[in-house]
Amino acid sequence: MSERTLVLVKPDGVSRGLVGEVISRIERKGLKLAALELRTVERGVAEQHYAEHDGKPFFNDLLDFITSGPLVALVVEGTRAISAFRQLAGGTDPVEKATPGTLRGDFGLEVQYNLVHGSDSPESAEREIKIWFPNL
Ligand code: DAT
Ligand code: MG
Repeated sequence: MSERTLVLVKPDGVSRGLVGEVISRIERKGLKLAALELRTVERGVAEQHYAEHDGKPFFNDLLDFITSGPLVALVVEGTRAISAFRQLAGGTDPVEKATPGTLRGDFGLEVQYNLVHGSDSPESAEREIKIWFPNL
């Protein structure tokens, strides 16, 4: 069954020139791009996006980082797109949890600068797509 997921190439991925790498891996996996936009977000959008982490010790740094420069937001579509992209991304910690061969495992070194975001469930995907692409 086809589904949609919200993907971000975070500001570290954009500044390091890894947008093409991320999109290339998405496409080679067989997933399709349904929307794509380069933008710098205001804190309010970032707060909504990361609402589940409100109150955690890293929350403020996370918002500072995600609003620090342009990012690329995408809607990615295909069979099991949510899990498929999480698999391409690798675990949250690029060293401890992401194996080589994944985006974070290949290009990341620190938890905060882990290059990409991908929705973690159908409910998150629906909620996040509404935040980033309300007209989709
Ligand atoms: P994921 O992005 O793999 O879904 P998450 O939803 O648990 O991970 O956390 C969101 C982001 O917050 C994560 O990509 C990086 C940051 N983060 C998570 N845990 C952290 C920690 N212990 N220290 C610093 N940043 C953290
Ligand atoms: Mg998450």
